[in-house]
Amino acid sequence: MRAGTPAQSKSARLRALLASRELEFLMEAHNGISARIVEEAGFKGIWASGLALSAQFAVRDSNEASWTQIVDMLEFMSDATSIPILLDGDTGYGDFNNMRRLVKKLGQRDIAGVCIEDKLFPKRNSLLPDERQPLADIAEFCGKIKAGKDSQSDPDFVIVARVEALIANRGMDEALERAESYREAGADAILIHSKEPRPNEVLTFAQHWDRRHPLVIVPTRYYTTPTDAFRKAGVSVVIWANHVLRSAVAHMTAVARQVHKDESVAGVEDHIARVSEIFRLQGEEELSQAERRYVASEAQTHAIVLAATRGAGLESVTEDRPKVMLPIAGKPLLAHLVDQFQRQAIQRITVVAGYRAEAIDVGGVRVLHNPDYMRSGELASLACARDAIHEDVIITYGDLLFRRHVLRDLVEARGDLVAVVDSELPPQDSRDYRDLAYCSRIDHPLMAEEADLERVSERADTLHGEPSGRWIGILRARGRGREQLLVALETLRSRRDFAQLGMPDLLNALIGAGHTIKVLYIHGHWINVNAAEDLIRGSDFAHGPMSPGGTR
Ligand code: SPV
Ligand code: MG
Repeated sequence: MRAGTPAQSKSARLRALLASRELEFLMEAHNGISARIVEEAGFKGIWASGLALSAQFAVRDSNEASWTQIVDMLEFMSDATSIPILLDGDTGYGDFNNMRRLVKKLGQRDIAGVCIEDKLFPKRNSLLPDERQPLADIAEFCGKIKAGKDSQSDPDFVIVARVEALIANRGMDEALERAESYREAGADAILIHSKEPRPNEVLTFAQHWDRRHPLVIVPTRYYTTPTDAFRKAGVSVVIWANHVLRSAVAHMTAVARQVHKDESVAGVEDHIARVSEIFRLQGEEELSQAERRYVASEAQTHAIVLAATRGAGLESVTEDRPKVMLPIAGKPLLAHLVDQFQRQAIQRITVVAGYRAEAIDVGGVRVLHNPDYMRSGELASLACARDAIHEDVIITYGDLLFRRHVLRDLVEARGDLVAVVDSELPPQDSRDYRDLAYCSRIDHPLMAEEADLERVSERADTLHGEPSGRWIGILRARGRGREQLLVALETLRSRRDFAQLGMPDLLNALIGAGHTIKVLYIHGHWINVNAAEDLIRGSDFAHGPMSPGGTR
């Protein structure tokens, strides 16, 4: 989503937008969260609108908010985003000297550029209905531009000079004269503003201007103009100057009124952002990850990936590699799994390999070998990784792809033993109807009620009634749960059929020994790779944000 390479400064990226041969766009934002929303929407740059910034403080766009209050807000906006911000700096908040200090302070806060307008401090908004818009003297304004340019520390810092002659009814000739003077004074672009309901003025200006220097416009009043007309006229950048603020005001007004009328929030719940979306926009996940990294915990979480099989049904593509090394969306299946662990700050990852173990070359993992993989099953592989069953361990099948939240929720789940169960069941005739989970409670759509695993079964089990879902192949064990798991594994090991046993046998043995396995319900958002067509499905899944249910 970034314009330019990450190595470029934000100023360089704003400069590139102005120089681009394409028509580019800046979208208004007025605080940290709106700036982040604008970036996530795909915009390459932000217009920190004076109107919107003052309005969110509920003060007038007449320099009632101090310039330091504006710059403080800009710091939040800049911290929240990676795209360049162009500040609507009004008149520069004073004379040339105030402008110098402003440019210095903006550079320190990584603001890419500033737009100043040739009016007098304190300015008034250009769209106000009356016409009191005194203009600055041309020479004085040119001095301000030069002072700004001489004060920038980043050579790419952008100063846009905004011509208000049309707003002040001074005519096209004066507008062009001013623009040319500002260009000669060193402005990096000219913003020509108009409050006419049609674009005639700006299009005429653009025609005379003839692409002499980057041209910026603000089609708030002439909003019905097809964007292509601006493209054809040689405009460089269009600023959508206040639409995020106005949408927020419209929505906030409607919601506040409805809640007041209803004396309840139930009627608005479906029309407002979820609390989890607010957390996401605030970057909660990053903090959780950092906590896991920096806050001393009793035990680090380890991961064990069971990856010994070639993969029945995948023989044609597994001649030279095990199933976990099959490419999905450009990288091995195992690398996706490792990425997921690392995102949760789980760095100690042990892979139990078997078939074509030498082909496993994913970084960041320790590879162990189950020499008897041809004749043995999952528990034999797990036994090979006995020394990796640490205080806190997540054991998983190697052929899974799942969304990030699955592991995040598991890491945050309480319980000594926790199994991930998908409550979306596949159709009865599914080819892959296995690892059915029978739980003490089914997944409740409204309430997060605790459930325990009661049995995992290969096939529908009339004794236990309807299955509650499918165990997806992920188990977490820690503390007491880890001790219980080790004892259960040892007990099963003494069975003569141990080589044939799989993970469900271990889960059932734990339950049979009276231990509690908590259920973490999920609803789809995972798949496992079992057959050739799963490779394509896996690719779609890895590329897409959402997924169909699992197939195991
Ligand atoms: C702003 O967004 O604050 C602007 C554009 O300066 S306008 O409101 O049209 O003057
Ligand atoms: Mg403004």
